[in-house]
Parts: sequence; C-alpha cells; structure tokens
Amino acid sequence: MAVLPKDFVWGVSTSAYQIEGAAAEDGRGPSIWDTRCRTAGGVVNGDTGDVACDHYHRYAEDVALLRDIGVGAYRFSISWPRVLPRGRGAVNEAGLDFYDRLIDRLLEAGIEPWACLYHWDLPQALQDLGGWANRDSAGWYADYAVLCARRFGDRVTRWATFNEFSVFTLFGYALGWGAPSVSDRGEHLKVIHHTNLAHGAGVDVLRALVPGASIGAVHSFQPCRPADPAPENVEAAALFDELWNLCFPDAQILGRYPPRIARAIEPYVQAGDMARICRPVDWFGMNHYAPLFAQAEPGAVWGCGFGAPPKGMPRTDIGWPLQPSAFHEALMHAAARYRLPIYVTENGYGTKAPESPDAQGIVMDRERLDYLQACIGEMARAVRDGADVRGYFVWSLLDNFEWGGGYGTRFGIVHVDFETQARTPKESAKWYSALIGGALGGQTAATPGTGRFAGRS
Ligand code: IFM
Repeated sequence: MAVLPKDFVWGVSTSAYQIEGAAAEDGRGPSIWDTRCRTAGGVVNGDTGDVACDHYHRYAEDVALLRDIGVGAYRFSISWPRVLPRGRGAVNEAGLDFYDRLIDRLLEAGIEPWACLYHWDLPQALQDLGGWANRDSAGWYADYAVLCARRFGDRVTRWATFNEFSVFTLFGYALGWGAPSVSDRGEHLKVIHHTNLAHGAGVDVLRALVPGASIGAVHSFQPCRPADPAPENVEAAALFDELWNLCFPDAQILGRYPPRIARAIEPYVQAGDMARICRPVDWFGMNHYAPLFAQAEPGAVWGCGFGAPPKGMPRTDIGWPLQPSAFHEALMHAAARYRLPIYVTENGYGTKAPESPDAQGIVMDRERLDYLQACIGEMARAVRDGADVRGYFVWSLLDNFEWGGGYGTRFGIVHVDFETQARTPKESAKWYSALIGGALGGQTAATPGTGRFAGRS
C-alpha cells in the first residue's frame, strides 16, 4: 500500500440508532426514527431499532471485534436522545456514561474514537417543536455539541458534525422515505439551511472546547448522471447533483449555495448566515457507494427523482449500481472542488442475502469483498492522481438496522444473527483485517483492475 500515506487511517463506521438498541432503557428519550418505525409502512417488515445489535450492552464484545480486525479507528455516533432525552434541558447521566465506557474501552484497545454528533436520530421532543424546520434548531444543536465536547473532548479529538446531510434531509423532507416523513419543498429548503447553520455552530463549539480538535462533516458524495440524454433528464441530474452532493459542502466550505438551490433558498437566508455556516474545517468526510442516475419526475416535490442505471451496468441485489471507477471520480471531484484532506468515512456493500454462517461457521461474502477491494484500488488510484486521501472506513462493522430497509439488508463485515445476537466475522472482515495488517502484499491488494470488477467501468 506504498501509495497511501504512512499514517493512513483504516477504520469502520456505525451509527447509534442502527446498532445500539436499548431504546427505552436508562432514560433514553424517543427519536424521530422510533416514531417512523411505529408508523404503518415506515420500515420494511415493521422492524424497529428497539434492540438492533444490542450494542448498548455488547459494546465490549464489539470493541474486541474491532481490535481483532485490527482497525486503527472507529467512527460511531452519539445518540442525542440518549444524552438529552428531550433534546435540550435535563441531561441523562446514564446516557453519557455509556459513551464514556465505549470511548475508554476503545482507547484501552488502541483504537481512535471518531465521534459523529448527528446520524439522523433527532429527539422527538424537538421534532414536536418543528425539528430542523425551526430555525432555533441550530441553537439546540450547539447546546448539545457543548455537552458532548465538554464531556468527551478530553479523550476524543476527531469529530464529525453530521452524517450525510443530503440523505436525511432529502429522504425525510422531500421524498417521504425517512423520518420525519415530510414531503414539502419549503420545509426541505428550511431544513437544508438550518442544518447548515447547525453545522457552523457545531464547528465553533468544538473548536472552542476541544483542545487539538480535528473537525469535519460527512457528506454523501456520488457522481450524479442523467438516466438518459433527454434534456429534461440532463437538467434533473444537475438539480439532483446540487441537492445530493453540493448544497451542503458548497455552503460549508465555499460559502455559497450552488445556483439552483441558491435561488430557491433565498427567502430563508438571513444576513450573516453564510459566514455562520462557512467555518474552517480540517477535513472532508466522504461517504461513497455508487453513482446516482436521475430523471425528471413531474409531480415530485423537486420534479426529479431516481432513474435506472444504464442497461448492462452490474447492480447489487438491492439495486445499487456497481461501478468502482465512480469512487475515483468522486474523490477527484471533491479533492479539486474543496481542497481539503479527505477521509472516506463510509464505503460498503449491502445485500438482501441472509449471508448465514455455513456448517464450518464461514460467511462467504465474495461480492462485498470484491467490491471493497475494487473500491480501495480506486482510492489508491485517486491518491496516485493527487487526491489527499488520509483514511478509509468500511460501512459497516455489523449487520444492522438499515433504516427503511429494516434488518433485511445487510452491510456488515461481521454477520449478526438477530435472534441470538451472535457475531460472526465474514470473509470480507478477514480480508480487510489482512489488508490492514499488510498481509495481502501491500500495493497489490489495492491495485485497480485486479478485482472482480476489473474492466466494469
Ligand atoms: O446505513 C446507511 C448509513 O446510515 C448512512 N450511509 C449509507 C448507509 C447504507 O445505506
């Protein structure tokens, strides 16, 4: 892996609602996802995050797994409703204690904790006040950030303000596919702006309170292409690109909204807002999975939506295109546009296959392993081409609650039997472990063109 910097960070990512469970334990308050899970049709199979991977009780076992895999870093999120059950006001000590235990255990195991302040589980009590559509939300978030920075900042220096702004805002406020189940253009625009304001406030808090803080935000960044060359689909892809990829990092790092969003969002922007949003950060967090294909969709909130990938492009069984070269493209684009060190904070492969252990306890997840290998090869190619990529986190450590897809979609490199909570590292985890340990022959492990997806770009 000679092409990657010596101190390159290898890690895995998870999020609180997707793994913790213990939803009603030790004083945790309800979140908007608890509500969505209890709404008819909100989640496949009526699944909920009530138990999830029971990580709240099994965190020590999970840290041992991380140590066995050999990662240097673990990105997790803090559950806002676990530490502030009503979103503001009374603090839940038991919730803070849980993250103390987790962080201490990680440090004992020699694993760097990377904390993300928001991975989609807004306290329901704040949603009842309007949630992110209420401009006060930036202040609520800043107060929550103060609490976390003061409590954990002595041991955690790596902080992400948010995970994938575009996904939770678009799905939750325009497409109606996620909590809080709203489909309204005006609400969506307010939420885009207010989460950007919250990000800026969070950066200021972390910078002021955490000595030596290394701060970034995590963006979903996928090349966005028209489903076909029809002019309305070309325009749809340009708009979708702004909504999905650009309207958060452009505002946060370049201090301006991309043109179509800038026009639409103007009524919600007050004097001084762009300076509040655009605060210096240390890195760009990129989550990459697959290119997006967009098409015009008259009648949809934004008049555009997802289109089908071109015929012949391989896809996973959950329909996500498999085109590792899109990762190189995304990295080069982000590197040129934002000129910040990049950490790949998520990359992974989801499947509906049960991936159960065989009689020997082996979970052969060849497709995931091949895809990760191909993507890491593309990342190495981007580094050779000049992108300043400093770390890579697989999504995800464990099979978990995949939002609207419930437990039927698995992204883990460790299999979870949701009946028994038994964890079984899959072949991809063993491969990743060997890669990190250098046992795969270094550079050749990440040479593009050698994996199963070679020639599929
Ligand atoms: O599970 C999600 C995660 O919460 C955010 N990024 C994409 C993953 C896979 O869909």
